[in-house]
Amino acid sequence: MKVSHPLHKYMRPSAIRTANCPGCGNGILAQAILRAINEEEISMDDFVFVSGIGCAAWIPSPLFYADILHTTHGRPIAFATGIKLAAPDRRVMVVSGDGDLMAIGGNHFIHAARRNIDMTVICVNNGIYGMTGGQVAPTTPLGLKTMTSPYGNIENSFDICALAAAAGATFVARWTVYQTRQITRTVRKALKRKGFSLIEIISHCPVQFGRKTGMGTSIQMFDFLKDQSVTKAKADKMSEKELAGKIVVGEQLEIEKPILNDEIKHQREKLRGEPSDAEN
Ligand SMILES: Cc1ncc(C[n+]2csc(CCOP(=O)(O)OP(=O)(O)O)c2C)c(N)n1
Ligand code: SF4
Ligand SMILES: [Mg+2]
Repeated sequence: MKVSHPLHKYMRPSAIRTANCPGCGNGILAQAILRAINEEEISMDDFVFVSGIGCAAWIPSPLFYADILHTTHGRPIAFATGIKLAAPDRRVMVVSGDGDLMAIGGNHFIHAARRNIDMTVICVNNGIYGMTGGQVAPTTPLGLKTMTSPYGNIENSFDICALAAAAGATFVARWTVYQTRQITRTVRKALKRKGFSLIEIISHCPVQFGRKTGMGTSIQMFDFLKDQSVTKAKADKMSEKELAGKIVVGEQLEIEKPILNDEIKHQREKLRGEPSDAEN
């Protein structure tokens, strides 16, 4: 009997394999994203997926059966910006790693958020540079031993959601790969709205992060994500001390602001002397 997975139709037939290691959290996220697209009944032809370089960048590429730009390290948002401006009718989704989007690509990230460009950015935060051997990243927790911080990380780390909100993102959420159904719900919500949406997904990297930090196997790391997760509603009632080391999960921000594509359209219409939608 031939068994077929309901999400197979979203996967490129020649690529129903992943570049990610067995036990990596990235596979869970790939499935959660495809479930959201399936439940929203959106055609893959509507999308352009964009990724940079790193393990997380292999989530959409080449697996998703859609147009994909697998770009250079740190530059997926720059490419995504170009796509959205040139082809405003396409849905643009960036899926990439914490190093890619927050270190080398940090400047692109904050300015796309500020401009409120209509795109969904899914940042996979495994707290490390996974693909290149487990170097310290701007998301590595203070004190953690990595390949390039053998005595413990001496740098403070970014709060990606707080950074996104401060930079101007209009939808901000965080889940771990343990909350797979919640990821799907949040991605569905992001797909239904316009503007710059940032979804941070805390994922586990058993091969680099787990090995170096002694956090154990994939299952142990998965359990850790479950145990450390606290919903935003609960976290709001907890003290700073109680929150130490916890991962605050949930949707954190949803606001309306002018969207860059709309502003360009209105300005063009104004310059041509045509009434804009806003004035009608
Ligand atoms: C300009 C440039 N600098 C550095 C690299 C090497 N490099 C490739 S991926 C990567 C980090 C990947 O980390 P992250 O984005 O967090 O993805 P992960 O592998 O953890 O999913 C680095 C430093 C590169 N390819 N190009
Ligand atoms: S190195 Fe880590 S992040 Fe990269 S695929 Fe393997 S387990 Fe996943
Ligand atoms: Mg990483």
